[in-house]
Amino acid sequence: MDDDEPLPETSKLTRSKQRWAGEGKFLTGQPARAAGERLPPGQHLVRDWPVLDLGRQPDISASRWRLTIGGMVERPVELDLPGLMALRQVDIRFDIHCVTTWSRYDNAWQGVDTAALLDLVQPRDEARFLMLHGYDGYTTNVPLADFAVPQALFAHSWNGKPLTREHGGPVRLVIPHLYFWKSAKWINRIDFMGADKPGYWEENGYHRRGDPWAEERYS
Ligand SMILES: Nc1nc2c(c(=O)[nH]1)N[C@H]1C(S)=C(S)[C@@H](COP(=O)(O)O)O[C@H]1N2
Ligand SMILES: [Mo]
Repeated sequence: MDDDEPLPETSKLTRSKQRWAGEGKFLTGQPARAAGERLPPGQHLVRDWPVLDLGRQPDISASRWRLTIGGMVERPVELDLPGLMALRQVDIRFDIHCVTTWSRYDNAWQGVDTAALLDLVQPRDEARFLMLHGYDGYTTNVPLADFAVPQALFAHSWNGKPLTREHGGPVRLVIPHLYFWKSAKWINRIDFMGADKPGYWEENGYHRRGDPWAEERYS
């Protein structure tokens, strides 16, 4: 794109996107990661996929699922599953790292990247953090810059099959570069905020951010 010819209608949004991307890059600079390393410090590899939650697995049918996005955004939205499926679909593969020390390689997720949702809701300039809410009452906080990374997505499928209830179906958020507790299952509501606020595990001693390569486990 030619720098001298900004698109008038999108220039503000484009600038904001560049800002999010810039912050994301800054925050995810992977300081502790040596070249070629795949398993973060203190982690061990598993082949199965453990289920971790608060012990309540809400039974949300595809027709009942809704995602409400509000707070510091220009255009609050409520999405249903057909609405999510109508957005551009992506396929993203990454390794899961859980703070309880298991890691699982090569998970392929299908869904909608967070950039598409940011385009829809248009965060205000003051928005810096998000609170993610699950149908089970779970909450977790995440910086906007981490939410906005190109690899983060709202996943409805895993390895080509609809996401099962135990793993957060019909739709969960997945944020690949942070410990897995940030990846809210049964995602139901997102609030954009100006200041950071702890979610469920953060309130109970987990780190505010959770970068596995920096071992940001507890605070
Ligand atoms: N809604 C919701 N999301 C959640 C949780 C939860 O209890 N409720 N637990 C988190 C934790 S601590 C982990 S490790 C992962 C586990 O996801 P999994 O069960 O698919 O492995 O989900 C995260 N997302
Ligand atoms: Mo976890």
